[in-house]
Amino acid sequence: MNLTLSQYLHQHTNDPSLKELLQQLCHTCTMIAHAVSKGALSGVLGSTTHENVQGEVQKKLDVISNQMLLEGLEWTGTLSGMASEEMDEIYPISSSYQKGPYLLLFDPLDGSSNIDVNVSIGTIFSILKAPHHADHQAITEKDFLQKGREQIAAGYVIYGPQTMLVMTLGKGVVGFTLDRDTATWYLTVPEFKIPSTTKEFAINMSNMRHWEPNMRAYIEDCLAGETGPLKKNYNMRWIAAMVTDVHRILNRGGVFAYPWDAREPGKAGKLRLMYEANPMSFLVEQAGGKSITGKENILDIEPEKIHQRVPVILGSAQEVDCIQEYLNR
Ligand code: AFP
Repeated sequence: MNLTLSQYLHQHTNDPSLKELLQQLCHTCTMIAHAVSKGALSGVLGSTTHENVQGEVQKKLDVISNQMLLEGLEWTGTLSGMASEEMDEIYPISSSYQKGPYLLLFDPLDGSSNIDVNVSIGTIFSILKAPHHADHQAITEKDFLQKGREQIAAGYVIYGPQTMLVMTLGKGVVGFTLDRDTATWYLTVPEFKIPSTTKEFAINMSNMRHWEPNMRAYIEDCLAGETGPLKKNYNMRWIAAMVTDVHRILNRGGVFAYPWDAREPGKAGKLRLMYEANPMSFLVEQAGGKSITGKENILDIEPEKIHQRVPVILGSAQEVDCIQEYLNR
């Protein structure tokens, strides 16, 4: 019989706060999964009239999932604060609740342009230590600005044909499948290992004219196939939900790139460091892959802002090295 999430956590961490936090987080995600699956039947599809701090119009389910995570976790006594793609400011735990030793960052519903068209989406999370928890100091944005390498745990829940949790506690990557009948998570993938080579890339090709010439050169050489310099026939996938593209890469390899582009030169990239790039990079490295900006390893970036953006290139180790070589030219 497969291990349940509770049994797995019991065996792999002796920190009661971390266990409780992950269990409540996943419990909340079962409720998000339920809301997502109801779709038009519960009136949750479509957009709100608000924009988030990124200037993106929020979908109703973005707002609902964000609220579910705040309410599902603020009372647990495991957190000192939370931060989300959907909130301008950090969310310190109010004085009505006990504070705990961790900070949680999340993208409540990644890939929200997929919601209304019934394509897979997900919740991404990153867990950090709350630096001043023991001193009872008020939590500030600065406390969240820790390198990706400092993450205690990270992962995502993907709402697809199956609802799955993919997570790392810093020693490999495991996957659980939700049994919707009993609301129980069962360990179904004891170890994700990303193959080091690949013939598959994921990138939004419509942005090609905006990329740096060396990034364009790499993709042009992929398109040239077997007779080109890379001597391989490549396949392409782009789901427009990082969760789903990374899930495919964890399962069968590949590279995913949202590189720097010239449309808004002031913005380093589209993806957000703290609650997209860092947790995904932690998973990818723990599964044997690599994750870079083109200049440095993502997990080594010293963050400056909670909503900071970065270029992201991640996946099969040898192919990421190959892209890095192109970018160094
Ligand atoms: P949303 O959550 O705002 O839909 O953004 C999704 C995302 O951040 C990431 O999950 C995708 O890989 C990427 O954006 C898709 O971006 P394009 O729509 O520009 O292809």
